[in-house]
Amino acid sequence: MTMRAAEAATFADLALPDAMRAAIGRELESLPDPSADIDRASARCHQVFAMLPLDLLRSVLDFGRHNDAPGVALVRNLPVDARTGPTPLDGGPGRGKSGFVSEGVLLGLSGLLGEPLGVLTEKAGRLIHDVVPVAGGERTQTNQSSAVFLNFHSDITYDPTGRYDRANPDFLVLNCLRGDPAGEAVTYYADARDICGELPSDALEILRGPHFRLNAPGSYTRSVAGGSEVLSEPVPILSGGGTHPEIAVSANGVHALNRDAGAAFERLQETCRSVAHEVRLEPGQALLVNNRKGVHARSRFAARHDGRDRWLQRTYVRRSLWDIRYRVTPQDHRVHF
Ligand SMILES: O=C(O)CCC(=O)C(=O)O
Ligand SMILES: [Fe+2]
Repeated sequence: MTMRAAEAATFADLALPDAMRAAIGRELESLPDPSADIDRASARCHQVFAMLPLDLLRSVLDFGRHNDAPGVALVRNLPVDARTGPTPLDGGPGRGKSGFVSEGVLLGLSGLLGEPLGVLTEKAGRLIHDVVPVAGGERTQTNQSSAVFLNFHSDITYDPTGRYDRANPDFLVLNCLRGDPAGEAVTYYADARDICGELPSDALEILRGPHFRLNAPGSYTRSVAGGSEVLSEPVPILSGGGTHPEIAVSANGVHALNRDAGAAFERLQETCRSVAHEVRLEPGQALLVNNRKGVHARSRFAARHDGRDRWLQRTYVRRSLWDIRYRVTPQDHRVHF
């Protein structure tokens, strides 16, 4: 993990004391399969994570609640499962785990930020997503990829209103079960505050105008549109006040509506690379990602599809499910169209 000293304010580095890792691990060893009753599991994980040392607990809560908090936080020295089993080849879930410690860690951290939610077109509506390289998806701009740089993006959600940056998660939590054996895979995070500090004012003005159409996520276009583009209405990339900018970028293609907008978007991508924090996730580490304050990316890495590839588990989290109630499925109050 490297961190640019000047941007310390947009990155938080948190670690559990060894005794706390062991204590939380012991409690989570007996966690039943959370998918059987996710609200009960989430309540139980809340109880377990309440034993975090006060300053650490407060840092995670602050990350979720404060506008001036960092956009990304690494949490280290988390408990892991006794046996992880092979990395799933098919996009998950895994079948060889000894228990549900990693799921418990994910739900415990997620519950301190807000409410995990599912979307039917993303991992079949599951609340715990497995992020693993999938054969056939190597070169896509989705979390199945490995052979390409996954561009700086926000996790967006197709919505019939034409805005894909409204029903999407406020946060992503990424918990690492298996690191990339070759150590190549890097996760990047570029905070919009740092991006705005670097970009010239003419580029910023263009990026703040509705000169862009975002393509829906690959998981959506694949399942609903046979892979064709499904574009948003014209939207700005940057919005919100000068000190608290929000950014929305799609991984799966951004259409700039004129040449100046295209040039400004190119400039944005370069700037993301120059200000980004970098993390090589390892087992026992989780990354808390604010999906509005910044954009994330992932380097290319080698996938062998042999059960030993890099493996993350992910949740999508919103502070509140209220604003997306128009999308809820009748079957499950956490799962949305
Ligand atoms: O693999 C990573 O590090 C991040 C992938 C990603 O963009 C995501 O899971 O949303
Ligand atoms: Fe993503």
